[in-house]
Amino acid sequence: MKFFFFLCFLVPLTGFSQSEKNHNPVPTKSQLAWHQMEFYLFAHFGPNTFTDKEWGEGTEPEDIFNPTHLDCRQWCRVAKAAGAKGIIVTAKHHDGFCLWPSKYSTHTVRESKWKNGKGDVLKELSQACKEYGLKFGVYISPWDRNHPKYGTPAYNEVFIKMMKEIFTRYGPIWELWWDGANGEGPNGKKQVYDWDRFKRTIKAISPNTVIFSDVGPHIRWVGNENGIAGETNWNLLDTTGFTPGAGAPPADTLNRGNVNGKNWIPAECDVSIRPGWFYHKEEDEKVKTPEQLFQLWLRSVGRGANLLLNVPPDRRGRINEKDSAALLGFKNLRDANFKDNFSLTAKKEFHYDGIIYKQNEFADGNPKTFQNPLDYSRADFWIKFDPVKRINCIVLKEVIDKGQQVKQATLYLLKGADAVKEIPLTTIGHKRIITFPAEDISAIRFVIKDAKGTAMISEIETYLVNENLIEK
Ligand code: FUL
Repeated sequence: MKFFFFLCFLVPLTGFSQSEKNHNPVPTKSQLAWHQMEFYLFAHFGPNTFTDKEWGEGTEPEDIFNPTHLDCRQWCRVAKAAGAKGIIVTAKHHDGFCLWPSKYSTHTVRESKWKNGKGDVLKELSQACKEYGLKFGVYISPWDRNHPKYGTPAYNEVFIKMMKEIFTRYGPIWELWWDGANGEGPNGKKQVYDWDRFKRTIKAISPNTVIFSDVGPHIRWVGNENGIAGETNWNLLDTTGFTPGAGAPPADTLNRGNVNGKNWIPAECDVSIRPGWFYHKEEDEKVKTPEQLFQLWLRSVGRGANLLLNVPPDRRGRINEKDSAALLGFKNLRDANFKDNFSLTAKKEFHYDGIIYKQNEFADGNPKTFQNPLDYSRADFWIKFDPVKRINCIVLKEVIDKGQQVKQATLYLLKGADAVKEIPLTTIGHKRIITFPAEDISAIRFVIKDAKGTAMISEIETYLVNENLIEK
């Protein structure tokens, strides 16, 4: 009897992964660390900031670039205050202008009057990020409308040299962002990018950098520029036969991933706080509101993706007051609405084959501890409230170190013996936020209906967020 009880007790706790049978990719250490980042800023900055264009021609005189009060420490202060974990800057956009004095171009900050040609945005920003404890990332556009070698095999060499220069001078680089755009250069030709060589170069010089492109190798584009991930969002993607840019899989596939994808390549949602990517004064009144940013959070981070929010510095070289106000408002909304996780003080029960275990690792506020039922069809997770609680938001978390497992699940909301609401869902991943019109309930029963292997549920959090913030 004792032995039987011992077994029953152990079984639900020691599920071995069925993914050993079905191949299920797992994230690397760098990718796992990336998932923890959740939210960081994008900074589109360059000649376009001063010409009011979105795509420069590459023929703009270098003197156009002339920020009056560049202050990268201010960018970092704003990012920090907003709860963002890093900044990715457009080291080189499609116009080819380099925000650092590159040896491999004559279209750089060095050729401008700014700081008498002695300025270096990458230097200032990389140092400021270190000072403020933020991760530093670079966007480097392979498409270059200025470089005389673009459109010839020699340009691939130039691109590689530029990357090496950036990594050596300003590293460590946490994320490298490759834009897939492939337009014509000054000689009217398009470049044939040597993606394999580009990848090998970075792997050799900076193996911990996570590389973003439409198809990874480490992080994928989410398939739109609205900041919205699929409600079903697999961190997996099949990439055979695909390339970044025009050769990428359909947007829908990028948006949801592939359930049985061969590679761990999670989605990143890039979106701008303004209509454009670069700063334009006439968009000062079109900055997204804190409430809109909160909605984006729900649809990106709340669907297991990361949010890369573009906040373009203005012509002074500072994050504009309108944008910083919106960012701080957004931070306050997150803090205020996710402050009180009712699950922490509720009664938790884990049921396996109808036997009740008073285990609470699935709702103890510690994302490292979890419940991993060997056979999900025999397990129920319960959170009980006495007296009833009014809630409209549930946050689910899966430990993904050993792969993403949950395919389908249901949340049952109960009041006494009555079922108040049944909420079906698909994937969970790093984080899944579910919102619904508020209900007074006495219990939540969470059941996994289908999984690829042994799911590790680390948190089921419950909140009452401001009604005006959630989808009706
Ligand atoms: C796109 C670019 O063409 C836009 O200008 C912007 O940089 C966006 C993030 O990526 O591909």
